[in-house]
Amino acid sequence: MTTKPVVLIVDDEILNIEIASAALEDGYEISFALSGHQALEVAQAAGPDLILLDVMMPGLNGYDLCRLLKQDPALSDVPVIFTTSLQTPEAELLGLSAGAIDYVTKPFQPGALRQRVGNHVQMKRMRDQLAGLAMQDHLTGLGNRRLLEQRLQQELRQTGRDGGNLALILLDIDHFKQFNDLYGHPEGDRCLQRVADVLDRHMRRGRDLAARYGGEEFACILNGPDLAGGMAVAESIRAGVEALAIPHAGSRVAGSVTISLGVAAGRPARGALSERWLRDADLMLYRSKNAGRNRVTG
Ligand code: GH3
Ligand code: MG
Ligand code: MG
Ligand code: MG
Repeated sequence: MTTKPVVLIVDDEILNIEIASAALEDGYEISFALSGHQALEVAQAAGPDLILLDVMMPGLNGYDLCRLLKQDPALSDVPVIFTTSLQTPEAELLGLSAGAIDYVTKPFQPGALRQRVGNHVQMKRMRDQLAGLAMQDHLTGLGNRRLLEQRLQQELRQTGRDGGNLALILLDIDHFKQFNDLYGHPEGDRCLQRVADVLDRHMRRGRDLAARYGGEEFACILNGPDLAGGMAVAESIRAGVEALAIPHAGSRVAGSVTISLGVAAGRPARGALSERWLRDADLMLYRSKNAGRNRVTG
């Protein structure tokens, strides 16, 4: 079931809000604000799909509000349509250069307004969908390397500032080339998906992230655990993959598919770099490989 798009109508006159919401009929969930400042609060709380914005309002006017919305990372993607009685070319130019996607003069034709809103909401949804796909690994449904690197840098900054620990786990399937050679590439793909599911089950907190880092290499970012905690989760992932008992006759470790893991964890230093954390976790992973595979090092 798809939810109705949320349209925020901002106007200092309640009658104008009623007219605009009537034009949108019942295809949308309507929220509204009677001033620019109220609109900022409502927009942050409601997360609208589109904003219909009046220009002339006491206090914060529509142009200034639009510029503020476009500076807010959480709201800058939300399309803004001005609905105003200002008819001059200068006013229209000001509105569009403030970041609005469209400019409609009052009184408007209700059918045309509904159509414009529909078109822009649809484009916004497609943009959101594309942005999601650009960060996702299509085989496993996990995040991809781009998302992992972006989120790791973000988490290092945030955790470094707010305090607390972060754990980064890197893992790699043992003798996976052999697995492909023996069982074929499609079976290899299924194996990758099942390993990904084990990782996914270990993501417990809202901001934890599991990603496919490369071909048969995965990574997890965990919020909270210190090194011992991170290694405990890694060990549970290792055991979870072993418990899948996917036959692997070509493995020199066991008769089934296994993984090797490396953990970097602790309280991020000020200005900590994601490259450095990845390098540390990778070094631990390398040690797990050298020590005989199917193990955790941290
Ligand atoms: P090690 O235990 O040292 O990690 O050995 P390995 O054989 O796993 O490592 P190597 O890097 O030599 O081989 C990785 C293999 O992963 C080779 C490649 O065919 C396979 N692989 C990478 N991406 C995919 C994929 O998307 N699907 C499948 N089926 N196989 C993949
Ligand atoms: Mg007004
Ligand atoms: Mg590898
Ligand atoms: Mg491997």
